[in-house]
Amino acid sequence: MVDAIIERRAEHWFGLVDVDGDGAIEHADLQALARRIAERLGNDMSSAQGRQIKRAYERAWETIAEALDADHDQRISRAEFVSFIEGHAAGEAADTLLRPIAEAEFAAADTDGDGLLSRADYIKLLKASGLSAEDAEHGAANVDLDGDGRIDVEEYVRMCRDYFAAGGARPGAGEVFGAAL
Ligand SMILES: [Ca+2]
Ligand SMILES: [Ca+2]
Ligand SMILES: [Ca+2]
Repeated sequence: MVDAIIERRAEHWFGLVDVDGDGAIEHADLQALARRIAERLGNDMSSAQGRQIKRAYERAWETIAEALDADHDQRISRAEFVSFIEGHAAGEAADTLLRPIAEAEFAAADTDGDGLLSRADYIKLLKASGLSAEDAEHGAANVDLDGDGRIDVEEYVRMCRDYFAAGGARPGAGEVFGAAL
């Protein structure tokens, strides 16, 4: 058993990614996320950036499905998800689950391609990912670990790792996806 905090966080994250709310993460959910992010960030899916976003989410789906879809039915059920979280160290779980999506999100939001997002761009990205404005503000509060006013993908992934770490390791880690958990 994982602790109650991690269980709640895992549940929250699952809900964000299971876009159609049918209780499983599927290819279609990731495609819907890609479309929503592209649209809300003002990218046409048929533009070069739109296609890049789409490819990044395709890769994220492939990586996640390979690791988590134990019965190979192309659906990551809640049970498969929970058993993966229980069976892996926080860092490993975050790298498998969260990094591919974090990288796809950054590819979408980093319009000038320098690998960095301003706080405002980061908040815009979180809102495009489905967070409320208030939750996005929370999510952005502690991510800029070196305080240089820019958020890079490693800072984001480090918060994600702590999100699944027992005891909620770092202050703010429970807020990286919005709600303080
Ligand atoms: Ca689904
Ligand atoms: Ca499955
Ligand atoms: Ca920074």
